[in-house]
Amino acid sequence: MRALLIVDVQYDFLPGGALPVPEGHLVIPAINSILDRFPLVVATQDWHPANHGSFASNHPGRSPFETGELNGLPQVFWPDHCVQGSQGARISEEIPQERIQMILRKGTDPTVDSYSAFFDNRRARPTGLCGYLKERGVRQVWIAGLAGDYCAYYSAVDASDLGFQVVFLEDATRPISPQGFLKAKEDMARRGIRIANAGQLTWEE
Ligand code: VGL
Ligand code: ZN
Repeated sequence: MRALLIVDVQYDFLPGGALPVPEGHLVIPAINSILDRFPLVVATQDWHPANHGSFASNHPGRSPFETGELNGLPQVFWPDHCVQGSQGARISEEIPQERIQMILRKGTDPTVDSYSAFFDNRRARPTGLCGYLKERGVRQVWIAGLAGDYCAYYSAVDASDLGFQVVFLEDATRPISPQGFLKAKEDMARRGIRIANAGQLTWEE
């Protein structure tokens, strides 16, 4: 059985948000056009405490989009975004909420960032999503959402490493950096992740 994983379609990643992904809003119609094809739909929600270590504001002298280190791991310092309970952290209301069976919140530990839906960036702590999907009989994970070069990409790689067949829906994602996204797509292709377009699927299976 297949599941759709909708990654971080939250107001802070959409136009007008704190960390807007270029054209991020265009993922919404692409996602909505295929929702009915999935018996299981899971969404993730980036969900940071205000003192999160990925925020440039918590590192005196650092500016957003600079790179540095967080507890020994390479880290891009981001603008404050997806703060727990804020409007910017809400999942877009344009995605029919009644179609989402489960919402997974990530990035709650202030000491480590968490791009993937499956593990924190240290790969120390699993989120439980792998077990949830496997217990539900999921074999294929289809990935959509934001950002294509961060959370959607890392989720696709981990899903593949965990033994799921992975389809990455290119027209249902948008990246923060076009160059970063090219590298991400090369890496995914090398790993056997299928890169497809929601608008061109035949759904014969
Ligand atoms: C994301 C940067 C920081 C994402 C989350 O959802 O791709 N990117 N936090
Ligand atoms: Zn974040």
